[in-house]
Amino acid sequence: MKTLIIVDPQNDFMPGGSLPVPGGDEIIPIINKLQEKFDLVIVSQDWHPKGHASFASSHNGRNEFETIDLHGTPQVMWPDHCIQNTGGAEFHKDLQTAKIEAIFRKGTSLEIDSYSAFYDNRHLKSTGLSGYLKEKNAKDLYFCGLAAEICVYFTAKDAIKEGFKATIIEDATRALNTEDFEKAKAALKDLGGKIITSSTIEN
Ligand code: VGL
Ligand code: ZN
Repeated sequence: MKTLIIVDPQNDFMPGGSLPVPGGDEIIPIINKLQEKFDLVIVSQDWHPKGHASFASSHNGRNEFETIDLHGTPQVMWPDHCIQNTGGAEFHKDLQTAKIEAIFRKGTSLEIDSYSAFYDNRHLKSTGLSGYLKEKNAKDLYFCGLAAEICVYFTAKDAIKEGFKATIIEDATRALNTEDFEKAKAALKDLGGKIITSSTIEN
C-alpha cells in the first residue's frame, strides 16, 4: 500500500506568489497523474497566522532571507506567505483534489515554524500525521510538492524517524535552492530514504 504526501502545493510557492519556487507550477500536472498510482493521498498545507514569527515583517530591522536565532533555533526570515484564509494559502487551482483524503495543516503556532508536516521545527508539537498514517496502516510513503529542500525534505526525514519508508519523487518537486536540495538528497539517502523519478512507479 503506497501513500502519496503532497507537500504545500500552494499559490504563494508558485511563480507569481510571495515566496515563489522556480518552476513550482510545472509539478501540478505531474502530481495529478501520480495520484492515480496511490492507495492513499494526503496533502499538507502551510497555514500561518498573520504576524507569524517566521516572517521578516514580524521583526524590526530584519531582512528577508537572513537567518536569526528564534528562541534558540535558527530561523530564516521569510516573506509573508501562506497566511490563513488568503488566496496565497490556497492550493494551486489545477491541483486535483478528488483523491485527497486529508489535509494536515502546519505552521499554525505564532512563535514557531514547521517545515515538516509531522512536527514543528523544535519537535514540540505533533500535527497528528504520524498517528493517522499508522492507523491507516500506511508504511511506504512517497513525497512530492514544494519546496524540495525545505518542507519536502524535512517531512521525508521525519517520516524515517517515525519508522516509515520515505521516497522523494524528484520530478514532482522543485527547490528554492538547487544546491541545497543536492545536499538534502544526500542526507536523506544516508538516513535510508530514496530519491526516484515518477516514471519508475508501478501501478
Ligand atoms: C516552506 C519556507 C517557509 C515550504 C514553508 O513549504 O517549503 N518554505 N514555509
Ligand atoms: Zn511557511
